[in-house]
Amino acid sequence: MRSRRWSWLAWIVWVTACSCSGSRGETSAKSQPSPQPIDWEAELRLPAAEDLASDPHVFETQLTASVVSLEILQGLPTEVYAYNGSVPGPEIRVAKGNRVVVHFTNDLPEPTTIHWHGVRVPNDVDGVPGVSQPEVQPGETYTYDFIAPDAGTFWYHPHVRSAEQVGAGLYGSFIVTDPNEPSDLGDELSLVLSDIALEEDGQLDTSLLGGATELLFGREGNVLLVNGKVDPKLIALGGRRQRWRVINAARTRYYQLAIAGHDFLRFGGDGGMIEEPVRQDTIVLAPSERAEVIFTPSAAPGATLPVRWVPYDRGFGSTIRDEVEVMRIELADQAPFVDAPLPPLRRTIEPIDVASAREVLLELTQNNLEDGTFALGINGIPSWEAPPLHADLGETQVWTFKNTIDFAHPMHLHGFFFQVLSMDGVPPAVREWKDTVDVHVDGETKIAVHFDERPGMWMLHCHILDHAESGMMTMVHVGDGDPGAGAPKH
Ligand SMILES: [Cu+2]
Repeated sequence: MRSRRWSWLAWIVWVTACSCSGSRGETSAKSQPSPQPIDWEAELRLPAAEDLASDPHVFETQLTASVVSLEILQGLPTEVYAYNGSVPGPEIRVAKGNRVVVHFTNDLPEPTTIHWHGVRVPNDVDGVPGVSQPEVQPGETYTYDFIAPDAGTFWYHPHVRSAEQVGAGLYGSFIVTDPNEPSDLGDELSLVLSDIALEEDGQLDTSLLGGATELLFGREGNVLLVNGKVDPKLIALGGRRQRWRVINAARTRYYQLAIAGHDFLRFGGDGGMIEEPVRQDTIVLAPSERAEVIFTPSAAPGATLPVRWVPYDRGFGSTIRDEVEVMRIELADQAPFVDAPLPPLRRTIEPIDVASAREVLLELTQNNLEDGTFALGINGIPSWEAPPLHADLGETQVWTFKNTIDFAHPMHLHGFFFQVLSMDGVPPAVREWKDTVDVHVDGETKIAVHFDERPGMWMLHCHILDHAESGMMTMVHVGDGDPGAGAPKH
């Protein structure tokens, strides 16, 4: 039913939008209240990390990982791992160039660390245990202190028993804003996508009944979550654009999101804005990838738009599933908003010069072991036996990931952005900075990476976390070393 208040508001919004459309672009979005209904995103709102610093250029906060009981399924408590008591953890939001200081306390019954996924941090705060820092033991604290150099949508998660700890709820969004980006891209929403494996009684399912096969497929949770909620509702004003920052924080699940009758204008990826926006029918994110999209709901007032997870072919058996509604958008019962034109969203990204790059072939492999289990690896070598790859400081390399097994692998490099040169022989439609790229079944993905700074040991691994723990992981040593000790020769 249409309330009198909504009709009145709608009229004001309509008149304001129509009469000012010529000049809206000149006004900062930050100074204007959102035309969305009050509490439009209440069910999706993430807790915000508290800034304890008085210096506006420093963001200082406290994160504690602990075991808490949350009601994920209605009426059923679930014991999860959480940062500051919530899943996802609090959203950390800083401006580009700010210093970030995170005082971390581990109240879990096991060691952990925090990795700042996609953020070009100094090597010693990268969160890789035994390499960049010792594990943070139960009861201990550790301080992460770094500058956030790039604007974009990032996230944080542990790097100890990652499949288990991320699967138990340890992940959160890390947003770096750019004061110089065009204003009024839309009302902003962070959407942290994940899933969780729950028993019927609501308890976390940590069993491994499928054994090796289950690890090879990767453990997907049976309950899909957006910002920690099952099928949350967004109440949105038709015609008013929204700017979504979408993060795939699931340990295995690929996301393909679709909304009937709608498309998305993707303008950002792993490493901030892409060269120019691309219209897409769906948002596809392999584990750990991010997308920034403009979405404008267009349907009758009061209508509901389901946001569906659509199976994505990532290998054997992955598409034999039903679609799942992950959230729903209920259109406000008021006349549609007439939005100002979208400002241009372009960024110049120079291609990495690969003229004298060293070529490195990285085959993604599976070794079947005598006891019926398997080891995944890179070039046939599982992580526990792998010598590090090597890059000289200042060197550019072209990596070819060649998939030799029946599942796709989203390969993630710590510490450096790269550019995709081709996937299965096809160059990407637009240039962008990435830290994770999918390698299709029987596929070949070529990337260029320039190791320009921050020498040290950096990790390279599949972000299907069960695959990483099964051996598809290695280190890249960046810096001056034995000039003969390059990447493995083929
Ligand atoms: Cu993999």
